[in-house]
Amino acid sequence: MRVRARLGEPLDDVVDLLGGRVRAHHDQQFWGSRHGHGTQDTFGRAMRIFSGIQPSGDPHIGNYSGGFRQYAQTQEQGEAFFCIVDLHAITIQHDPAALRDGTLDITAMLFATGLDPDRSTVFVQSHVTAHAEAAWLLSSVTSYGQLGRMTQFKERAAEEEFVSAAVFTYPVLMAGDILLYQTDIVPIGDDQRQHLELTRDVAQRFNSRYGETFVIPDAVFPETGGRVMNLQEPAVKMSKSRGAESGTVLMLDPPETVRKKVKTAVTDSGTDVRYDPDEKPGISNLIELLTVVTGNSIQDVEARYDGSGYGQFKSDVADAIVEVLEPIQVRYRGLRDDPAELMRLLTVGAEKARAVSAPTLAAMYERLGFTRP
Ligand code: AQP
Repeated sequence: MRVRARLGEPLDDVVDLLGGRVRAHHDQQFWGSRHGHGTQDTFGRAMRIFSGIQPSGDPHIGNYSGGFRQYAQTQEQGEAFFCIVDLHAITIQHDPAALRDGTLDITAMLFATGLDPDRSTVFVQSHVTAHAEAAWLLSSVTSYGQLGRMTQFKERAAEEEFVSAAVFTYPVLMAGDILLYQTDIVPIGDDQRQHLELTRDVAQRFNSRYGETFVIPDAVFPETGGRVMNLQEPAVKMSKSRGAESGTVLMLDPPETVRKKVKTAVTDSGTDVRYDPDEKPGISNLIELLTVVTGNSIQDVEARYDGSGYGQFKSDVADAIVEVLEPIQVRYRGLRDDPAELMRLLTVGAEKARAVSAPTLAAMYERLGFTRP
């Protein structure tokens, strides 16, 4: 596509330049129902969905709640891109062999949890070089001060002996990941809220300095389970890389391990199954987990276990998690046993992602005044 829009040209021309993807900003009214099948805007453009997941560490039930299940749901709503963000995985010291394996592991898990390769574009970040280029260009409109205020950076900086520059700058890479696809919605967990805000700020600053270029994306969080906590440390988010292993329910944990982890989950000394994250963080976390895997509301769970004590409740939470994980694990093993097929799907995904991101990257260069061959 020939780049011809110039700074200050009418929005229509820029819309044309980006293949009809730009709209001025996030305007909930602009779209029809965001929950319908194949949602389109008033001009008939499909809604764009983008999210990313790191291929480092073992995926857990928190990733299922804020990530996988939301991906499978949102792919129904428009044109979806799901990115295995391997460039993000090197922000902390890592094992190259684990990264290699982890990339195919997470690919298999994305399909096992319901992504349809005919519907969604699943690809690896480093296969699409536009991501690294976009990050550099966007770093010029990202404030050093705002990056320093990112909670995840501050936590890492306090914990790690060696704090890489990449830990500091990776939210800019994340902004590029999202903005390159003219993304409308980003299904994420609560821990990514601050990074999404930064993405929006970066996009707005670029748009106002250089002309409308990016859609301003909206985050989508699950109604419950947006921040699943470690079962042993209810004040700490369940994570691939941190927190007690015995409090992290992995997607590939066998049933007996799930049962043991849930049974030994930290709770308070009371007996009532009541949702109160401040007073009863452990029980509230388990209530949320039960809503995630059953689809029931918090009120349903409270009513069901009114007066029944923690024993039966914990046992039912474990059973419900096992029931969701077992079929995923069967599908996962089938998919993971065929690495050639996974690579084929990733190759197809990368080709599509390259084609879709290229016009945005070209527009960014053009807007910033770079001469292009
Ligand atoms: N505990 C969680 N509850 C709900 N959603 C979560 N997500 C992560 N943890 C929870 C969401 O899962 C998606 C992928 O996130 P990720 O790849 O960053 O996973 P992670 O477990 O957070 O991995 P790390 O390596 O441990 O990273 P840090 O140190 O950043 O936490 C995202 O949508 C995320 O919100």
